[in-house]
Amino acid sequence: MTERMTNQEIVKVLKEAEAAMEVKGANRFRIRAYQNAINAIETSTFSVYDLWKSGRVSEIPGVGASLTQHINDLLKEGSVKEFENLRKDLPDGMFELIGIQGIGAKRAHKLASAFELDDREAALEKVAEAAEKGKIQDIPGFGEKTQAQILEAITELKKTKNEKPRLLWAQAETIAERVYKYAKELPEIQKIEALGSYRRKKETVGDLDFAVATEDPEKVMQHLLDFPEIVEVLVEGDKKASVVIGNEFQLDFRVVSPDQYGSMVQYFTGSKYHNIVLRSFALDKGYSLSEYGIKESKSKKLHEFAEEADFYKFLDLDIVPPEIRQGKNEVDLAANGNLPKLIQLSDIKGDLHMHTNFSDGTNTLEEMVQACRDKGYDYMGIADHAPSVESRGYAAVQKIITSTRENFNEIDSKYNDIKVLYGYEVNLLADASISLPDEFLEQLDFVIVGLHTAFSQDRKQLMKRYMTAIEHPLVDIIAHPTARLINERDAVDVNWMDLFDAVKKHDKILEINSYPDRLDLPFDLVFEARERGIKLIINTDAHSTGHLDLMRFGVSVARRGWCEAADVLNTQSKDAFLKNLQKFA
Ligand code: DGT
Ligand code: CA
Ligand code: CA
Repeated sequence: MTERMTNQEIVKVLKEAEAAMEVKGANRFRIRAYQNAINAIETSTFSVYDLWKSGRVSEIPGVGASLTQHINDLLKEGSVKEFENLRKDLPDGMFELIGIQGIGAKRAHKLASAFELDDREAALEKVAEAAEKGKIQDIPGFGEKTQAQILEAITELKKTKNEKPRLLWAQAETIAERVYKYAKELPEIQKIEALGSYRRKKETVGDLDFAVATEDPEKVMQHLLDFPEIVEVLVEGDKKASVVIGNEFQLDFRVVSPDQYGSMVQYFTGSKYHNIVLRSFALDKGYSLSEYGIKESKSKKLHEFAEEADFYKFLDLDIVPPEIRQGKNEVDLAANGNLPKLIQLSDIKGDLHMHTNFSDGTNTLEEMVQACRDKGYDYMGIADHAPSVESRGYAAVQKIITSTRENFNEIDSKYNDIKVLYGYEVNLLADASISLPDEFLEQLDFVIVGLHTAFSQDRKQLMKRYMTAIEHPLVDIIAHPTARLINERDAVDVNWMDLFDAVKKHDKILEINSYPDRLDLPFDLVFEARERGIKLIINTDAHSTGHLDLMRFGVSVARRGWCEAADVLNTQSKDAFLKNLQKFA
């Protein structure tokens, strides 16, 4: 048995094999099949390794019998004989160049042959040097423009190698808002919008890509470059600028005439994967797509679009919500009028995970209830951290629960516009027990469990802990299931498919936690859980009344997981919702 391989490592091997096939002139359809499979693995965060271990590799979309066999060999033996044979007489250095913008497999091969790139380590440096010296433009199939492009791409790549952390979506939002405000100062800016991962509501954002519509590009460009937060200008062109602001965050601006704004918005919203699928869909209809519009392949006539919606309409597509532009089957669904009707913030009727000053929250029960009433919620649940029997003693905890129950009953009957539920957030302890005895859990309206310690235990023990919660008849909700903290702590190492199977079997609810650095379940797991019909709830985990506004971030995650309102429990009416909790079932 070889070591565990990440999806990324597997993708790397497959990409190199695919490149070798291309150079060797393999069958076009076979290459296409590989590309599809690679795409599927790249966009999935289910571990292929896990799938393989449970004999389910062939369930990955696009992975057929022969690729299943290859993946099996790779994960079992550490290598694939056929791949080794394919690349035997190819210069090793070419594989280091694959994936660099402007360099496909054949170009990589040409460069590697021209500059004798036998050493992978030195390959990038050698190509950059050759480009700087103007030696690439003379190779057949390359030109001055390509040479410059390659140099730029390698420089870019080097930069990303000393990776900056990506900003949380919520942080990027504050920057985008500041740019919008500054842009408003100039009346010549007719429209401006941040696109890319930001518009797709990805949980982290690498840089912000703005499209700006104007009739006066020169004046607008000058204004943008005068944005006071800029500390460095990386690229300064007539229509394009890249700048760095104070916190080392990059902003890209693309200035465009209002007639072409819609096309620009479509292109730079991405994702890359969505655009690839869209391009091939358009190609079949005789069109080619770019940031400037839609071109008829035959007549070369260019259709321009001021509005993005018209761009999709021209292709006979419903407009795809940015959150699901993922390169799955959204284009087909858009063609057939079958896009999901994604959940919206206004669908939310309650929130079941919030804290008061009983534990680590800042507001009182009364204040939290008022805030939820202000939101128009029909039901709410307080889930303070449960009092500890160890530190307070059994009798004291019972006393607390008795008096807290009275408080809740009182406030619940005081307001007939909102149902106020009494719950606790209890810990899933390292030894796989739950931090509050059953006879206390029984007295609550609902129970949330969460992992708060011992995150790096092995899979077996972690699963044992989760199973304690999943099999427990009094547990309702598993909070922030992966326990990740974005940019800080990885998701715990669990076989999510096994866990989902168990959750489904025992009819438990998985939380989508709305905290900007949690957003947990992550969207890709939301997608899988939803496909399996698992019950989901979007909670804020509010520690103050202001935090109740975090709900919109959780809704974004649900949307990226393709959820409709019906897929999320807290869109249901009070009566329907309560039936999903053990106590009211
Ligand atoms: P980020 O910035 O890393 O969070 O992710 P994005 O998605 O914002 O990526 P970015 O900033 O590199 O590019 C913005 C969008 O522009 C991207 O979502 C799609 C489009 N785009 C950029 N470069 C390419 C490309 O080489 N091919 C295609 N098809 N689209 C691209
Ligand atoms: Ca971006
Ligand atoms: Ca960018």
